[in-house]
Amino acid sequence: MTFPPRLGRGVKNGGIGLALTGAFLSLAFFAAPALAAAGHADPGEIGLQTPVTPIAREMDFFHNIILMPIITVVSLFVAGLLLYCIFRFNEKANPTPSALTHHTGLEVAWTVLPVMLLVVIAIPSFRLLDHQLIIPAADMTVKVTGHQWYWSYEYPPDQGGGFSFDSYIKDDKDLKPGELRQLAVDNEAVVPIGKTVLVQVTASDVIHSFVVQSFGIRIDAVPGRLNQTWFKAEREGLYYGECSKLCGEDHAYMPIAVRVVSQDEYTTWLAQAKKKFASTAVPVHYAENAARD
Ligand SMILES: [Cu+2]
Repeated sequence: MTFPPRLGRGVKNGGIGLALTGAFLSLAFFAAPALAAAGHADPGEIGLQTPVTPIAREMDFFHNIILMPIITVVSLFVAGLLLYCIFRFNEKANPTPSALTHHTGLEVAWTVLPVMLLVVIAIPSFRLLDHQLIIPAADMTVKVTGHQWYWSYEYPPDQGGGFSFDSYIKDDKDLKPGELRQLAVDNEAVVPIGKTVLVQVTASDVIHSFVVQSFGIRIDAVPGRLNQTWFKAEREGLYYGECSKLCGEDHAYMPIAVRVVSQDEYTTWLAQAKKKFASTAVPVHYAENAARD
């Protein structure tokens, strides 16, 4: 399988102002052609990484189409009002100030309008939360454990797995051509395309955070606690993430790499991995979907 091309869907930042950038981003959402999934950030890119799961797409829509235009308009409006007041009502321009202290219509407007804005934001926001938190029936489970400073993955025995392995960052000197510095790992997690994957996340020492941007997942790995999230990748490729909780001196050196492959390739990988990681056979059964009780 070829390494995913380094194409992103973000906009190149040409040093435009933040507000303009926001409006730009919203435009980019419509204008951007469907490029191959990147699974990592590219230099100069802004915006969210290319989404490859239904949740990540919904997050992308929420951010680019709902939040970004609203915050852009609100910021410009408030900045405009501020400038107007500074120039129109300063002591020089307005030597005799008005004695007006209340304006019922205005006060109702500046209370009701923001409330309406918040309701507009709340509806898609709660819908997204609902889709993220109510985990659908899973096709398979992967258990992820954060350690200082690497990740380990366990594939349950009742789903053809029964092994676990550690995933460490690759040293610069070990990088093969095309592999990304600071992101490439020795053992990637592998999942099949189009399957709902339940990810159970915990940690062995301190709190870590398991994040894969293109999947739209971000969940804390807490010692003694089993957190759950899910994703359903719709595109093959190699998707990277990072630990997103300050967890110690090598926090920046524990990348996450998940490879999405066809069902056939997955079956082949599973058989190979079972042999390769035979010494780490996992006897425990933890594939219950605890979120569904
Ligand atoms: Cu960490």
